[in-house]
Amino acid sequence: MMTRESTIGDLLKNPIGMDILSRLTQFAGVPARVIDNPLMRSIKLKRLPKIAPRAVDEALLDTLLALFNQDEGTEPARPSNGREWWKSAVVYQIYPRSFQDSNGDGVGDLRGIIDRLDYLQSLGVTALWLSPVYDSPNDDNGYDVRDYRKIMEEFGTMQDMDALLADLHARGMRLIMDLVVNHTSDEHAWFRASLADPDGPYGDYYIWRKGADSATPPNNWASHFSGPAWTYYPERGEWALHLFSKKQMDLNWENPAVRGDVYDIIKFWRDKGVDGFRLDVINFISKTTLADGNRTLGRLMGFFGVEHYFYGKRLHEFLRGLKENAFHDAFTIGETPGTGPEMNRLLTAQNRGELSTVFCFDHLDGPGRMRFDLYRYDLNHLKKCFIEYEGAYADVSWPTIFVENHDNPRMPGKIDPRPEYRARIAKLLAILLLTARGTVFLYQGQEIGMGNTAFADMSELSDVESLNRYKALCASVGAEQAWRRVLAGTRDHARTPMLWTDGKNAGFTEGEPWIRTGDASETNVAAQQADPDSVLNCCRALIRLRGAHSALVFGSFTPLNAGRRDLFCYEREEDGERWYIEANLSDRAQPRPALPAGASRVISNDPGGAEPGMLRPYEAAVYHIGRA
Ligand code: ISL
Ligand code: CA
Repeated sequence: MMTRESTIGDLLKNPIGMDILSRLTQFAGVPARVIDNPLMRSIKLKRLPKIAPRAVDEALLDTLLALFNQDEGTEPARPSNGREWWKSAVVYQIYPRSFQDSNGDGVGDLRGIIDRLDYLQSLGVTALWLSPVYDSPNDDNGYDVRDYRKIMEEFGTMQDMDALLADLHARGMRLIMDLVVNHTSDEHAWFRASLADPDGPYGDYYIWRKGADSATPPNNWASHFSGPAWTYYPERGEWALHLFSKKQMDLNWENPAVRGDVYDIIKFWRDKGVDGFRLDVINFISKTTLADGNRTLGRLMGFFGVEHYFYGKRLHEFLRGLKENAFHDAFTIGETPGTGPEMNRLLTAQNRGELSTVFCFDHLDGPGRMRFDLYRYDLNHLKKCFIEYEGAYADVSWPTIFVENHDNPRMPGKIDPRPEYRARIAKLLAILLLTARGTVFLYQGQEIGMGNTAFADMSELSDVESLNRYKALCASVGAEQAWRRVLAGTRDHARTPMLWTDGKNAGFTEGEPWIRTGDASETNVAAQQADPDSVLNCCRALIRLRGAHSALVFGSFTPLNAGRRDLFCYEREEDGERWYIEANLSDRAQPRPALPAGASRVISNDPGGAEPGMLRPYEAAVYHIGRA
């Protein structure tokens, strides 16, 4: 039990305390040693408001203490070593809108995906995750669901969906659906009913509050897509909460009828044979209170209010309910922005019966950085995070291993914008991902090293987050800075059409693509198929290698020379089968550490033959260790 008399040292032993502290120090760019030293450890929490009045006030201390004590006495997270199918899966994420158009309307669709299954199978991926394909008005490209049992018309029909699922299963591949149940579209029938009839069966399906008047929202929470998290509805004379866009209304999970309806939706898709679910912002479903967010914390984390819903009080309970009543043994990946490793252990330890695994985003941006900052990503940060994920931690909390998705710019250009390094870095990342201990996720286009797009101006962007943020930034930093930052972080970089050929619209569509197409002369699937040294063929070889050697999936993970900057070396071992991986994380050549005896090079990103004794810029390779 944490109290005001507890010390910072106690805090460092408390799971949520550790996560929050490390989150805050990472956001603030403060090195861990500033906090984790004997002097700091002895400070009592009650003194914090006096020592740092601008950072910690009494109210924040109360909020934090409640959080620290929240999981007291619950089932501890224990290790497990099952070999469930999803642990060795290589999952390929499809953003259906941008993958393949089959009917010339400029929008990707399910038939398009079916047409590309041979390609995906030959790549070797074992499961697909589809970003949402449900009926939606597309305010947030499908993350605003209007009907969970209907396919978006632009994407096709339920028959197409059934055909896709059958075809995948016939190929021994699995399907993971995106499930967005923190919020629904404001066009969902539940919301229409909730708005129309506060006393009716749906009146309490969303988070409605009065507020002082029609100009003052009930609290200071901010939407993740800019502006306040509340919209006033004169029809009800009330405000409704939306942590994302104005058209993505937060469901009221406190209402058991909401939870029951979500179970039914999951059952509907389970009955169709879907194998797993990726749960959108699932850690946001429980709102502990609707009190104002702390301002200091809000400024550090980017959004006011997060401390009331990142780790909501009833989160574990709701997740157990979902598993017991609906998911059962289906694979579940929680998308949990803002949780840290300790919370993630509680969420994913098998004995606790909540989630199979979570997406942890700690490695995606550098310390003290966020997506809209202009900076070069330092691979040493990836190394630090991967070492944390893949060691003993993975015994309890099997990690997800990824560097790209539909919410982030492409990684190679963020690491080094020089085009001559793009393919090499893409292969380096593939080597680190596909020899890692965890479930691997590749995002469409990553396997050919697709880059970010030189969008000309705002008129070429489509994402609601970018449009809103640009407007907000214009007001604070002016149009020029606003554009530079939005261009650095826009999610549209990841949402341009898949580059299949160097022909018309990169082979994506016969019509007019819904968003600007990138430069297919730089990279495309057709050219890479034919090139033995391509990123594509490197990925294919790595996936095949991983599939054939369980040591690369389940084997122990031992970092070597871990203290040496710009170098990432490790060994994987299982039942005497050993693999060695080396990577130069920098653009400078450096001496190669001695190879283990008996090591033979199997796959590398530098087929030109490395100089003996030297690692070339961004050089990376996988070695099999045979008998010496
Ligand atoms: O993009 C982000 C960080 O890289 C986050 O702010 C992101 O919005 C958050 O991770 C939640 O993302 C998910 O829910 C959103 C949706 O827009 C995203 O596409 C989805 O991945 C709301 O449903
Ligand atoms: Ca289409």
